[in-house]
Amino acid sequence: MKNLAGKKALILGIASNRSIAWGISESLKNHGAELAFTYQNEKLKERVEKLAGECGSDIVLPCDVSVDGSINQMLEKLSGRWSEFDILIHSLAFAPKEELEGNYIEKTSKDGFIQAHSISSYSLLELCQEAQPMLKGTNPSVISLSYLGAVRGMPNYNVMGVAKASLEANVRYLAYAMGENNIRVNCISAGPIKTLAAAGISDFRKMLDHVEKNSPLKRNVTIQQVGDTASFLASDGASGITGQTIYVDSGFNIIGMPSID
Ligand code: NAD
Ligand code: 0WE
Repeated sequence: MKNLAGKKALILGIASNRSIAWGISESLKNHGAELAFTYQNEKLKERVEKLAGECGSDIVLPCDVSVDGSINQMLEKLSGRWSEFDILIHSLAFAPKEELEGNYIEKTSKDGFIQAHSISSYSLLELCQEAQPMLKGTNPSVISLSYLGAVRGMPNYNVMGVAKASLEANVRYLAYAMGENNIRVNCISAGPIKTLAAAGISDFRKMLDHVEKNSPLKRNVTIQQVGDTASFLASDGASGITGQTIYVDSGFNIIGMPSID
């Protein structure tokens, strides 16, 4: 059970108690890990501090990955508390809201494209570049979050799909590059979940209903299920796994035809 005892995890991407990063935090904590957190802006600070407290953590640091030097400054502060750590969770993404609706050709701007790729994919590289010297446990593990839109055409996901394709390739190249230091890098491709990032996305409810109706398991996934998969990937039990995209989606990605009733 406590297979993460003695391991330390840094978690980026909590915005609320519905965040996938929160499901991951609770699972890592339950498996015995010690946690540290970051928040994107002052608006989120108190909320993240409260959730950190629930996990027995008082390490809560600012980090906006779109601001030059922010990752470096955050890790500099973290090194005052932890000289090394074992687990790095990257659970963040952004594209301009207006580009996540409508026709990809018509809606995608150069700025939006660059922003989506910078925040959702490049930030993982920068984080790994800066954190690598501190990732020193027995089996260090880096985990990011992706979505099926990386590898399939889908309505409305648009530039985020292209950025997630970049993220998944980024995971493979980072796995290659960090392998010589025994650091594993993987991502979890989660099914749709009602988080803040899903709020205001048109037809999100219909997407949840579609997965419930058509996935092999006939249900949606929870942040707890994603969290438990992250705990496995972070554990010594996954020491042979790197560069992978693991689907936690009730099997939705394998279907070739929806059920006909
Ligand atoms: P969320 O809104 O709870 O989390 C998104 C996080 O990204 C927030 O904490 C936000 O502060 C952070 N973020 C955005 N821009 C940032 C920046 N510049 N610097 C630092 N942090 C920034 O939503 P979520 O659904 O938990 O999203 C987490 C990850 O899961 C994302 O990568 C998302 O693409 C992925 N994902 C979500 C779903 C879903 O349906 N919710 C499905 C598959 C994958
Ligand atoms: O990765 C995501 C969403 C990421 C996201 C969400 C927002 C909303 C607020 C990125 N940028 C923003 N920008 C904002 O201003 N998901 C996997 C959830 C999601 O988003 C969709 C989906 C699904 C699923 C958008 C369109 C279609 C499907």
